[in-house]
Amino acid sequence: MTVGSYTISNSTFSGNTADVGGATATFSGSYTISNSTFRGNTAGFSAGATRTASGSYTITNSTFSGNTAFKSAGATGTSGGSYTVTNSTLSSNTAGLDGGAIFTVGGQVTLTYATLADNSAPIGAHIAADSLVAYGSAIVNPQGGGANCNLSGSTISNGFNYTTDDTSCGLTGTGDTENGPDAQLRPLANNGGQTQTRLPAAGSPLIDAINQADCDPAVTVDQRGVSRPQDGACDIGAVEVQRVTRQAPVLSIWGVLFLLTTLCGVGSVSMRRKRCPRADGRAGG
Ligand SMILES: [Ca+2]
Repeated sequence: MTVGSYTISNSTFSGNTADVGGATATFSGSYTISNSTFRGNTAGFSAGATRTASGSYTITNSTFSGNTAFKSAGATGTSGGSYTVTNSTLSSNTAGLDGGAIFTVGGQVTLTYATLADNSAPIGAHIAADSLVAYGSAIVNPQGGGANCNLSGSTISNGFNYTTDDTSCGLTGTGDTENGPDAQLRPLANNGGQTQTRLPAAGSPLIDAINQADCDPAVTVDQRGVSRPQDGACDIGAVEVQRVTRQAPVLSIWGVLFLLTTLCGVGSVSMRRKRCPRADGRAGG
């Protein structure tokens, strides 16, 4: 569809095709997208999922994955807009030339708890823009030959970002890690919530990387709606990992008898034998 300003929530756009803006396109105005999925859309020229103009664009609690543009903006972009991306995942989008996930000439990209992973382009594998503002975001595994970021302007880091492979995003604030080891993100999957996400595996450097005092007080849940922080510290990226709580095993009656018999066998010297049951369940003698 082609529209001016618009709001999309609780929606999925999958497998759409157009020359410009595989799923949606606006040539004036802005958009707000929340709790939505753009998956596998294709643009014959630019903007694999959503074509934008020079307005302000807000993406919250949403996932863009597997969208493709022949030239620019694998997921969203094209001309000078500013993007605010919060609690969202942009994964495995592809542009043939520049901006594997987001492309905006002269525009600014603001990331808060965003995960950009495995996007692909020869120039700016994840982002091609003027400037970048980032907090608590993962920009990892650039594909297609481009660096993570291709920025014509400056970067403002609000801290606690994580990149692999290079230092092209210019993130040098408190708690930032550039060119770090593998972030250990699992494949895109249903991990709860309305949209698919990429869960950091156990041992991922993204987990608990942000001290509780440095968590963003304005963002109290993750992309799925899980409370931040978990385990006393916030995680970098769109997902806050929940520790798995293990329940104590429940023994059957045969299990209890086996345990008592074993204990009695081992401890027969100190235990009075008549209190030990026999293996067949009858009272011991
Ligand atoms: Ca945590």
